Amino acid sequence: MNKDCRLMKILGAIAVSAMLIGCSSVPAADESAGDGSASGETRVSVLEYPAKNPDVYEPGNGWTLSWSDEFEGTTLDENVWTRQKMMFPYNNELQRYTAAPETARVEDGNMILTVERIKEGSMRGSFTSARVISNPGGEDGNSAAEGKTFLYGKIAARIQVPYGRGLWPAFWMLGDNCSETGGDAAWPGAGEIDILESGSVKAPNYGQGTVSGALHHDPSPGNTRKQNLCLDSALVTLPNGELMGEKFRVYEIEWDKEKIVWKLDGVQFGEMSISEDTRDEFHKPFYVLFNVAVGGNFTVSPDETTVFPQYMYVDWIRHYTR
Ligand SMILES: [Ca+2]
Ligand SMILES: [Ca+2]
Repeated sequence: MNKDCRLMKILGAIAVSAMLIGCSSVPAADESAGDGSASGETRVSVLEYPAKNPDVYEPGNGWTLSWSDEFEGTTLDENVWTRQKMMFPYNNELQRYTAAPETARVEDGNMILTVERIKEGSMRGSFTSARVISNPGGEDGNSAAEGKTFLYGKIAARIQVPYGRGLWPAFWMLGDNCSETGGDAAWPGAGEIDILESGSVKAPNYGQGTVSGALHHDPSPGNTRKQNLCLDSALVTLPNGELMGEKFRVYEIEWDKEKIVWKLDGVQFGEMSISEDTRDEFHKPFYVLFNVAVGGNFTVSPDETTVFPQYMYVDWIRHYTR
């Protein structure tokens, strides 16, 4: 999420892949239907937030819940979560993370990240969004908070991602010793685990039906050279032009000393070994991040088809161990 290597080659396993064909498979109400669109371009009007699909998630045999935030109540648990302010984001992204409470709020059982367009004209800086992290460090953190870190196990979140050209939602992790939040390791020497990223410019329909997972780390001895090696580990595109944002889905990793496995709604779509000596980053505690970027190097810029505001709903995040 932090840097540009998403433009490198995709190595991931592909469980399901389908090119988009026209708009007939998009289930949302389609105001442009009947225009005889022959371009093959997918047209979507407005998806429903929150989606109504029931939660049927099961963690699988042997997994025991060790921690969760179900986002009940009316406020974000500020002992765990920090809304990170970031006025100059990475990757040529267009949004600003303002840390305003309304950009990440808890309501009706969900944490809701909101992306708004606040002005017309030049897109840079014209959007506000949220970046919510479970590390209280960093210049905008609350050092009195405990935060929450994870080492191994299953980390899962039930999320309805935003949709539209130019949206880049992410659910990911950084090593707790990352300098961005006050640690001693410059990125990516603390490691990065991307559980969910959607919106890739490389994927059909601006990645709206695609999710990818990756690792970043420093392969140099002692992590001294600040090299960024991106391990593209997981990639899946939904069939029939389906959009990730049409409903809540569970995005998760299963992480042990040998490997990390990526799953979407319980179905594995990627795996990467972490037992190599150079992958030492992935055997220490990590904190979690949820954010929605707009534009930037991973995706495309929004255009007149992109609806604002956009939302990322997080029903829950859970950590299971076994
Ligand atoms: Ca390393
Ligand atoms: Ca919930």
